[in-house]
Amino acid sequence: MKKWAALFLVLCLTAGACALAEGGAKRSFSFSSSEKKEAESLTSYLSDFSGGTDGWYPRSAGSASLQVTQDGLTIVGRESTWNSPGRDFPLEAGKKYTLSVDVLQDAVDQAKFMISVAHSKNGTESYENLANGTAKKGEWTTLSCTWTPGVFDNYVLYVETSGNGTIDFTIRNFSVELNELRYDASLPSLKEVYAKYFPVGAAVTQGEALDQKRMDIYAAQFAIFTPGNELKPDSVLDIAASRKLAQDDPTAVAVHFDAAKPMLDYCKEKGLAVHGHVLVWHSQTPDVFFREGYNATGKFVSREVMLGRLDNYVRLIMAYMQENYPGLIVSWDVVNEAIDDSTGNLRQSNWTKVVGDDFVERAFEIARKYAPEGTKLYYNDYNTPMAPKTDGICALLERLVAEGNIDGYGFQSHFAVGNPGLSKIRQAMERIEAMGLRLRVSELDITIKANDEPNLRSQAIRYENLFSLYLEHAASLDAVQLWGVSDDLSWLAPQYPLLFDARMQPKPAFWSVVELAK
Ligand code: 9MR
Repeated sequence: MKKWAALFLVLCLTAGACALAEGGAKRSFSFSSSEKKEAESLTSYLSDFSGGTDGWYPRSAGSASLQVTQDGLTIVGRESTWNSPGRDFPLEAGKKYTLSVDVLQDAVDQAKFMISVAHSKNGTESYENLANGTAKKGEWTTLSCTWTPGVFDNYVLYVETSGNGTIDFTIRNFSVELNELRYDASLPSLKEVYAKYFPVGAAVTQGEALDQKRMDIYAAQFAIFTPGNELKPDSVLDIAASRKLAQDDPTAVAVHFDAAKPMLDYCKEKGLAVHGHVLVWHSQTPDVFFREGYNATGKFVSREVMLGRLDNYVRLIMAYMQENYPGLIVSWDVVNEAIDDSTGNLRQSNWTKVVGDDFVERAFEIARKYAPEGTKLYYNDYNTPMAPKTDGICALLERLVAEGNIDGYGFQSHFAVGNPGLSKIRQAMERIEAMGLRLRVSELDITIKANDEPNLRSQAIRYENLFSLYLEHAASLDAVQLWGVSDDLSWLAPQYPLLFDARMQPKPAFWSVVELAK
């Protein structure tokens, strides 16, 4: 067994809350140590039903019954949609829980499922539907959600169909996790173990930035942060104020930084670096930005007016940062995702329609004009190793290199365990390095199909292989940045793509990455 796997196992066992064990037996039920409610409030539960029904019973007024099968827990003989496998759970009102279950049905092309709860107060039962999902015939499908219970005397969680009447179905991996951070401050720090190679960073969103305790943990692990959404045009543009200004000057722009401030303030206070994301993008950019008077019914403005707006937009952002956060933002994604996946040509967007096919070059020219000296400027994109996109990205990068306003390429890296292959990733990295550009792994995450031991192990190996590649190329990497920190807050939360779980406990992938650097 690899060292990280052993460490993971030990941590799980000592924490007393992990449901993974060697040999595939997955079952645990552990309790919080709160004095008043000891042995009453649940912190972690997971069952794959390999040991029996585990306290589950059929919710039915008639003939529905449960069978433990090789796959999990199957319900048969249902007479109505609410007939379901259910179980009593000792939950606490006001606490936040993550619920998840895999469902499988073989009866119809697709069926809608829900995790629901029946709770009662003074003998009166009431219900809530908590998670939804559609399961295609024969395909395991995960339903998950977070939920904060209200005040009730008891809680029964169950899995029911919504429509599709009375089909048989099977559940497995039903889990309930109390979302309390359980970070161990003695963990090795990613930023420290990689300090001599490259800064390791992470994207954070406003909600995370407002949580000081969480941010202190992130700051112990990461050296550079980027706002996941808060410096995108839809967060920064003040449309109402821009509309007023445009009455006198059609190129005028008004901006604000309300969403980004909590993160910028935190990083400023703690002396952490920030990477800015993103000045120009076809997505998350209000359509009215491109229209006369900033009105939805207005015509598109001319190329000249749009370039004037872009110039003002970038100038105002840089000026605000220089005044309020001097030196904090060390680099920017100037343009994001301008290349079309299927053709490798420029993606058609409001930018190409209004400015034209040189909008990327013009954006870099403007960014270079206003960015403080030494700020690194990147073009950022996904699916980099995939043909024909690689050629399209490289052609665009060549045009940018020729104009002299670009420093590097943001290699997004939203990957699955098996795809794309490591050699394709390496080839793409080397092709871009050969142009004399810096590289920045800008949005790394690795999806898995289920949060179980085999998948977590494969994910750990994939992370290890990628970080080995990054170490080989450390000389040309400005940073390796994860697109998020804990699985539950990822944009791909149902596919558990990051290094920490919902309670900020390190996953096997964390250990594989740390061990590699050591
Ligand atoms: O993580 C971001 C997510 O919260 C937003 O809903 C989404 C909307 O487009 O954007 C996500 O971030 C994207 C990034 O800005 C550009 N590359 C792809 C990222 C994931 O979609």
